[in-house]
Amino acid sequence: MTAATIPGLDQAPTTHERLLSWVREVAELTTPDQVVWCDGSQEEWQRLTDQLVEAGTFTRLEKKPNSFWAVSDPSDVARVEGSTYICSEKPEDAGVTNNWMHPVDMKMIMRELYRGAMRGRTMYVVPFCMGPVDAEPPKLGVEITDSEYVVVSMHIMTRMGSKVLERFGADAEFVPALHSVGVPLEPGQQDVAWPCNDTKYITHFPEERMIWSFGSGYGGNALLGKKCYSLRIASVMARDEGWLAEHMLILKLTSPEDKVHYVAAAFPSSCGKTNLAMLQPTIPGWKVETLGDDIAWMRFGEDGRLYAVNPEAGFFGVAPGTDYHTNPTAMRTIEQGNTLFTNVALTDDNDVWWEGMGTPPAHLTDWKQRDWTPDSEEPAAHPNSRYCTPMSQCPILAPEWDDPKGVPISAILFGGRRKTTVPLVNEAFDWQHGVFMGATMSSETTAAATGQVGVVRRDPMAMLPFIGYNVGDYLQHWLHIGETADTSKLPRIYYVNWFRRDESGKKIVWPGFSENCRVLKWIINRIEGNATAEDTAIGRVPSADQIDLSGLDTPREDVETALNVDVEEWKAEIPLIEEWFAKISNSLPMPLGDELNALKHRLG
Ligand code: GTP
Ligand code: SPV
Ligand code: MN
Repeated sequence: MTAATIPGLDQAPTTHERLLSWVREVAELTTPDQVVWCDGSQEEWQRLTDQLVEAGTFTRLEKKPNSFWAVSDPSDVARVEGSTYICSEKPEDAGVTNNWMHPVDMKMIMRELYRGAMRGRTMYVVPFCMGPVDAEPPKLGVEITDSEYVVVSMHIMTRMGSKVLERFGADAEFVPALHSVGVPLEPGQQDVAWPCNDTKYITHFPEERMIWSFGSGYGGNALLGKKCYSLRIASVMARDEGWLAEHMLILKLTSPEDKVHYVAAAFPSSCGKTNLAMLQPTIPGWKVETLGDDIAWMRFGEDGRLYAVNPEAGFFGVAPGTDYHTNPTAMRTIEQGNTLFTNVALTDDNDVWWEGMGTPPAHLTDWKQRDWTPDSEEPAAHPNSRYCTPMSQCPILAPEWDDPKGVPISAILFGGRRKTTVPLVNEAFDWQHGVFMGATMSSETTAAATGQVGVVRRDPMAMLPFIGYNVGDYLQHWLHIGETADTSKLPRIYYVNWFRRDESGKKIVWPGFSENCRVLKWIINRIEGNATAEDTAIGRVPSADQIDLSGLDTPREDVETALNVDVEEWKAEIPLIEEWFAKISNSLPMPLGDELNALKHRLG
């Protein structure tokens, strides 16, 4: 079939030449049965969700309006870091932390995979915008996909459709993002509920600002506005243009004196961003409002402060561990409906359930669609099961969440999952020391990416899988931001760890979740000059007296354990940091080596 005869191809609601020719080129290559230009309307949502129910991909939930349960192919449950590539012209521009292939070679491989890949399917053209639509300029993209699941997810996670296409005009810049599940259908062939291919490639062409993804339907691999655009491609744009694209939540904190501070925090995947962003304080008078739970774009404002914008419009949150005790805000967001659940368990009355939601019902359908009872050996929900829900439903959404100007950041938090060594909170001596903290932060791996779980790895700024260029250049960019800024206006940097354990290694000593407001309070008081800290070898750490523990039933010795700076543990950490720096030695900025030497010196 020639492109001219593909139904829908010529019904483009745009005159944008580059967009039109790219869509035509992809249609010719992938040969779908028809092309649909997505408008983002309620009618489109209705039509596609009905179709997904019909196809068996979605089960309509009884207890939550306009909400659906989906289970993936058991092999397609997380990001695939091993198949994720940065295809820069030169390998050194991808660096040792990324997989690299030359763009010409990668395109050759992927063109063959894409050839005819949409046969028997519909090709959807999804114009989207990351960040506010009235930003100047708006950050536009177009995802072409053959997955209805992806289209409806993009309805929630991004601003998309006709209102966005208007901003394309005749010649606006946009990021082309091509996605196929990689399962063509023969005439009459019955589709499976979750098509995906064993061969997967998640590839980025940073010089061309382009994304090609093949073989997976899972969030971070398939919703290309998210990690692919807003982190990997955007981090390259940010390097070139002097801003930051980061794996960070954004929250607004109001003190009892009505002082407002905005905080951004970078924790690796499945390490607590959504929970902190939606925190419900347990100390009287403090209020948290949410602006974002996963990605922050930060640039300097005219006043010299760093302003953050969340490029997304929805939450793609980890389900397990979420309930009314840990994260009531998330529960109140999803209970309003309009939510997609993937790889959680289904109750007998068509509601959702996952581990951490209290006592399990006597019977469930698990994420592999098997009968499940509390005696079953495997969890009912996949540990990386997710809810996908509109931000607009968040009961504590900050009104300024959609302001293109962004919000001025007072503090940046780095943090990871560490059973030992890293104290509850630690203030950097200055920006450069803070960048060192971010550059050397470490965390146990989680189920958000395929591979082993619980292995400690260095994860600079929680961006290891998301830096679209050389990690050393990325760290240099962070240092450069500090050198060019008015130091007094830069956010202060903190390193936190909610996950430290007692000597047995079994119990997490800090209660975490809502109680993390006590750490936020100390941080804000530090910024306002109203709290003290102890100078230690690793940074400025409060004693238990310096943190508001009123009304907290955690034993004081546990809090002390959480805050402890153990010089021996830190001495044991040094070789691990050295190993990491050796790995990136080709591009490691000198000041970070100096910081390591200074740390060694302070440890004695
Ligand atoms: P991504 O969406 O993968 O980027 O993850 P995230 O950083 O938003 O992680 P999220 O907030 O969803 O938390 C992941 C898991 O960590 C959930 O199972 C939470 O219940 C758990 N968690 C979050 N905050 C805390 C905390 O303060 N203490 C403890 N012990 N667990 C937490
Ligand atoms: C993460 O893995 O950090 C996520 C989920 O936030 S995904 O969108 O799949 O990347
Ligand atoms: Mn994330």
